[in-house]
Amino acid sequence: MQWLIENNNSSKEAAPDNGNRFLVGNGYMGIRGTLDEHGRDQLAAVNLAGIYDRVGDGWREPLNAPNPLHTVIYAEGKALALPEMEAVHHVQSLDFYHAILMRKTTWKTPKGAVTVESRRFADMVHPHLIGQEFTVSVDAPMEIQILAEIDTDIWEIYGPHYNKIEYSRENDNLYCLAYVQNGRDQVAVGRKCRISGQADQNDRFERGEKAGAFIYDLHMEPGKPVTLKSVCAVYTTNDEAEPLAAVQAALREEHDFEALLDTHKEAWDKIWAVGQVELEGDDMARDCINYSLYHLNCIAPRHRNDLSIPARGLSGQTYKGAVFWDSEMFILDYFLYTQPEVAKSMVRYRIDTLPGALEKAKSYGWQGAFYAWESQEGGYDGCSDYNVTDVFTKRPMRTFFRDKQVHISAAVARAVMLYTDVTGDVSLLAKGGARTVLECARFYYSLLVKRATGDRWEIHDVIGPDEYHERVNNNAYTNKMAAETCRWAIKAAEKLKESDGKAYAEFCVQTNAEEFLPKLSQTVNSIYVPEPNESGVIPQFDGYADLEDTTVQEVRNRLLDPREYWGGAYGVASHTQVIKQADVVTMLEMFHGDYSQEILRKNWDYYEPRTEHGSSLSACMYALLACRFGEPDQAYPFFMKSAQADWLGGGKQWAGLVYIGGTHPAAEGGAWKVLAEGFAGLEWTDNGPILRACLPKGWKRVAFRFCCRGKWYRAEVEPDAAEIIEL
Ligand code: IFM
Repeated sequence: MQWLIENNNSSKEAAPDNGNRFLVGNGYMGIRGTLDEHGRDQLAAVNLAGIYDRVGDGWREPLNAPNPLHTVIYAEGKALALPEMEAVHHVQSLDFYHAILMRKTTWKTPKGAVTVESRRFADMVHPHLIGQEFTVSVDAPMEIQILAEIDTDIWEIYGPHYNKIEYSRENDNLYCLAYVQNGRDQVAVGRKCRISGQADQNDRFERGEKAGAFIYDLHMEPGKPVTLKSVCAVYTTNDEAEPLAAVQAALREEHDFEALLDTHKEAWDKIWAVGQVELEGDDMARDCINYSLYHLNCIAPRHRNDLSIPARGLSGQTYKGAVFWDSEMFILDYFLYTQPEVAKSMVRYRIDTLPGALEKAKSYGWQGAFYAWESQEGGYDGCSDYNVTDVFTKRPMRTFFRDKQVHISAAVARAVMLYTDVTGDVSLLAKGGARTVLECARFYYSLLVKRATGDRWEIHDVIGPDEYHERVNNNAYTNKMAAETCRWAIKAAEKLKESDGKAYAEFCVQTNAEEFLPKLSQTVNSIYVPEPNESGVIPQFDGYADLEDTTVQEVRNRLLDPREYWGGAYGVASHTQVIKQADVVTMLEMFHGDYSQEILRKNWDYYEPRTEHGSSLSACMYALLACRFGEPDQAYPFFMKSAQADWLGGGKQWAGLVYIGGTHPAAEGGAWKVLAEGFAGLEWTDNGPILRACLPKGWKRVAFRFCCRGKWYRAEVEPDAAEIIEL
């Protein structure tokens, strides 16, 4: 396997996609794969994890740091910068084994050709550091100028987030301190520049000065390349009370670029030693799945033990840098089985944000924990009541994601339970995990309604995973997950009681569990979960079958504007059976053991032609379910769609007038789920891990490592054999 992707398209239109596809990151920051000379217009960004700001009435979003990688060359006074100045040769490539972004570009100038080669990495060992190497060569003598800057004119969606910038310098180091509008935070960035070539050439090296930049004036000759090596540092008030002092301390240390790069590579070697997938018989699938895992590893929180992963990773401010159910339902499993410490951090994040969830439930008049739909730090819900802008009126549309997507709390409960089950680490239950699950159950308990004539508990006025149908009653996915959350709460309490009597006693005082749990046990089996109709199809919600039964294409044909939002009050899909993403199918995948294969298949067959797959979360669920009823070839194209979400780029860029582009961690994690839990059929049981494998046509071998209950295993799957080897 080559572990390399390349691109020659440097057009203005390609820049946003390239920024996603060529991203490098280390969990602390994501650096979009734009070129050295790129800035705001090409969406260049050093996106920071876990630090947010809100400007005026705009959406609260994460910060992009001032960009310390901004480097531009001038030949005889003229900037050589893509896309404005066309190149005669250009290639950008990503070594996604070692997370190194490279480019090589040659421009023709009246004096001769100028070539730039560069490399950059977000240091996996020192999460605050970035390395960049930038080499210029010429084929004729000429005057070259290199501008090495910390660029503060950066891409921001709802900025500007900085209201004051201070630059300073010290020998070869440039510093920039940016004051955040919120009046509390600061972001400090530094760049240590070392230019080589002075000593062994008689050329003229003069360093001019510009606030925030070093400018190198060079007389260059053919055969005598000049290399600028930069080591950059980023700290914020999230990390240190005095971030500038932290940057200065980091850069005063003598960092050797090559030595940093070596240890960075070693860190990635270790990640792949446990985290890669071996696949024989389908090179494209092998490359795409590992590329997806590359992206997940770039955004995994390793520098802190209480952070999760936002829906667009660290690819920018899209989706407000917020954590959605994507993390627990789609992304968690890969880390759970390969890097449990990362999974633990993701679960801790939810436990720590329980106070916000309790507060949110209370604000709507409910009890227990209603987690933020778009969770930022402290569990603050970044989701606006008006989350989509109408294409026609340009007015914000009232959407109900924040108030009605109540299934989020069940995803959180699932994460706590799955983490505990698979790792065997019960410590989180005592540290708030059991309470989290119980408060999620209490939330659903408080939502239950009974008709005067009925004998079952229902849940009304919700939005299920399919966001196009708002405010529906008895969404099958939501009801089933709510019932399961109640069972999890009972189980979590039992486990805590068995494992830590003292913590259990505290938990009972805190939650009044001894009074509440019996009530829950009495209720849980009467929570209504819609059942298959005479054709075996489970209605997505009450009245779904009465909606217009038409095709996805027909609904698409009704659009007056391609960016029009399909859901909401008068969206083109709202009054039809066309859905945005897997909904009943997600429920059946989660609880496949409760249904016959025939029911699984019939629902797949019914819902798939009615699904737009307008969310990147959709395809993997269809693929998983097809594996559950033994049709890996039917699963395959959906698996590929998920695995290629970022490999191919593109995807949906707009919801109404709101930009939603970026990377797709849920699709990446979903692809791993399909491979490991679908095709290889990995499942945790009380007797340990098992495989129920079914490989698609042409696949000769799949192998991967995984960890359960502290033991490491290797799954080895061939068309007619599947084996778990304890390591
Ligand atoms: O969480 C998803 C949701 O299910 C569909 N819209 C996008 C969100 C973030 O990925």
